[in-house]
Amino acid sequence: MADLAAVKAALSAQRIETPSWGYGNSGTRFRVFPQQGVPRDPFEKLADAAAVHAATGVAPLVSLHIPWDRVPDFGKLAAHAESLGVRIGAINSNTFQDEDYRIGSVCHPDPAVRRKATDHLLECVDVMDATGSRDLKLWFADGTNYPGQDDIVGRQDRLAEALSEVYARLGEHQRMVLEYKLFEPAFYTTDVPDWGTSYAHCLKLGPKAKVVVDTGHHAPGTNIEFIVAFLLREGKLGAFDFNSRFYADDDLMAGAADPFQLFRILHEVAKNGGLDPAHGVAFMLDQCHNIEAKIPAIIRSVMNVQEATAKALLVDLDALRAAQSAGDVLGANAVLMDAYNTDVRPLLAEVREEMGLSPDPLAAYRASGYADQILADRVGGTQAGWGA
Ligand code: PSV
Ligand code: MN
Ligand code: MN
Repeated sequence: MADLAAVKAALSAQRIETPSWGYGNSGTRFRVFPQQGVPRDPFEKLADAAAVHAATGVAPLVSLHIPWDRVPDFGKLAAHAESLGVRIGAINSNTFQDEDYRIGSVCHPDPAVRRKATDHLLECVDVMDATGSRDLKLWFADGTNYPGQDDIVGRQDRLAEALSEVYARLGEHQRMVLEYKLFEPAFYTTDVPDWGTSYAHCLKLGPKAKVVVDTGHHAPGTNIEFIVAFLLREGKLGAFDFNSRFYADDDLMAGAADPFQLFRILHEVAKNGGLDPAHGVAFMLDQCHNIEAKIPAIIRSVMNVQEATAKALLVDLDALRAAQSAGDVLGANAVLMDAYNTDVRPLLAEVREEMGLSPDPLAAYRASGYADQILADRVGGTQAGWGA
């Protein structure tokens, strides 16, 4: 039996980071449906994140995306976050929305474009200095669309060069986390398409470089929990970008499409020490809300991650190990399924009450009046969106 007090302690200690861009308007390439009351600047995005934290008690960190969240004074933005009871989390770079990056950023054949992209990454480290962020989160849209378009190995060399320059600029307590993605926007080759490519670069760079697993960035059928277990064993799992996908990089609410997969991932995390803050795994959300209300969708996602974590923590590891070493295939599987099939909502309600929170974060948010307040306050100005 799992120790209930320890399970509760782990649940109240877990921290889930929310993305600034999840609070803004976003859509597909077909249409963005704007919503009323959406933040108009990074300060208002932080206020929305603080509303999520107030309701859940476990979401005090907010990822920024540069330049979407560029402000003249990042120290002021960090102080604003603190005044709201939240903190700036990872700084996400953006080398995918500039004219110059048509055929690549840090892998571009032209050294001048590579210089510009690398300078942007260095600027992101400056932002980390000003905000006290630990993680520089890198995702590169770089790749090619046609066989023969560019030299695959040459592009890897250029990538390695840029990464090592940025790595050398990191402060003592700063890290670089490198995200991979199977395809999109490039359709033939992608320069960091999978965990192995990210891992190989991180290994060469050194201990401050780790891999980011975005749950929406794999081929259908990929066993993500295997990747997670492997990276944890190697001490190279830096962060998650949680979201759900039915088809490709759908960026739907975490735990919505496949809660069992999320459980399997968190089982590997919990079993292999990944919930221990000393391991340094950041639990981030990376999702966009196209048709649903944004703040409640993020609260729901936080709750879904918590539910999967709670189930993972309930796995009877002694019974599991005993069944595994006895070669009891069905018995071992039953131990996992027992935990997965437990209704953990009452347990989480208790944990929340013990943290001085409402047992029902969505009801607490609705009762707070915040949704009406932002509708009334945020008139005029331009609403922020994905890419703005
Ligand atoms: C790319 O698809 C990605 O997952 C990266 O994390 C980007 O920074 C983010 O999406 C932007 O939404
Ligand atoms: Mn991502
Ligand atoms: Mn993505």
